[in-house]
Amino acid sequence: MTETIILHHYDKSPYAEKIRLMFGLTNTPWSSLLSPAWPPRPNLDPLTGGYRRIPVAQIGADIFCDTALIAQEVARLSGSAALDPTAVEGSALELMKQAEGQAFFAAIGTVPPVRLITTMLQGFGPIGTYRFIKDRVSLLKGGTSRPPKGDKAKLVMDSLFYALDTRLTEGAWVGGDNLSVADLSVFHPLWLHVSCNRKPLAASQKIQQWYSRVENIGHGARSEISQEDAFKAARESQPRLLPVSSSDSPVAIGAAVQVAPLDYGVVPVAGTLAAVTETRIIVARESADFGTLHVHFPRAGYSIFAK
Ligand SMILES: N[C@@H](CCC(=O)N[C@@H](CS)C(=O)NCC(=O)O)C(=O)O
Repeated sequence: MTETIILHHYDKSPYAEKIRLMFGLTNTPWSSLLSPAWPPRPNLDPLTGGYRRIPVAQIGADIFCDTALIAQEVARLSGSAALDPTAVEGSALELMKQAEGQAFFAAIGTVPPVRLITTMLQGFGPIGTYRFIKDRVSLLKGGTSRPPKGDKAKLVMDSLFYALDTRLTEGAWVGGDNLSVADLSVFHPLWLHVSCNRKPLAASQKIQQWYSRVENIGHGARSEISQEDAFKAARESQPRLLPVSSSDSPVAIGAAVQVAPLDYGVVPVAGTLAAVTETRIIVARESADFGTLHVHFPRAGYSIFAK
């Protein structure tokens, strides 16, 4: 493998944990560049143009936003088709959507408030906790996500546990006999819950055993990289060849556009529309520091507007 993948992340990020486990599972060597847990992110904002979520992956001058796309890149680099989310179907796909939709927020909503605050104070200190909460309240503004709270959050988690237990009755893994991206997508909200609650998962034995198997995959060969080296990789590389665009692009290729998530963290990235495929949007950004960068977004869950 000649391409080096850099993961911009922070250790407590559950979506990043999903990707770190992919590296461990596939023995893919990876470079880690730690980001702050809330913006501004000086190591990252100049590369993405302001995408405000974590994690982001970088291969040279190509920048990948959202784990749906990062997983595809890891699947490609490692030759592990089971890590490509577009390969998941049926009940495994349903469970994956459930886990990364309402259950992601319910995983936090079901932690007793005092416990949650204590976890944040331990991790960030008093001023950091204040900043973190303020940031996360603003994260939801303008988006479609409505996190469940109280009894509703508990119902969401119970329903996830029920569906997961059912899947694990039919096979060792969410998708059947083999581990796939579906396991990691269901795992990371539960990992978030466990990290915030600081107690073992209260779930059936089958779920607990599955949880331990996934947790024990580990992160593989991680090496830390400096911001300077990540920027150098962007500056000294050319973006890779663009895919052929599909005919149903909502905006003409070459137009000035803004791309933003629909659900939360609705901060637009501006650039020139370089390509649109069935599953991907690629925006070209020019800057004096890096030359041309291509920023990739999934098509599902993101909007493109002509500027
Ligand atoms: N759909 C996105 C969701 C990513 C996400 O929600 N990440 C969380 C951290 S795990 C986040 O960005 N929170 C706000 C922040 O870190 O600024 C993905 O799959 O990458």
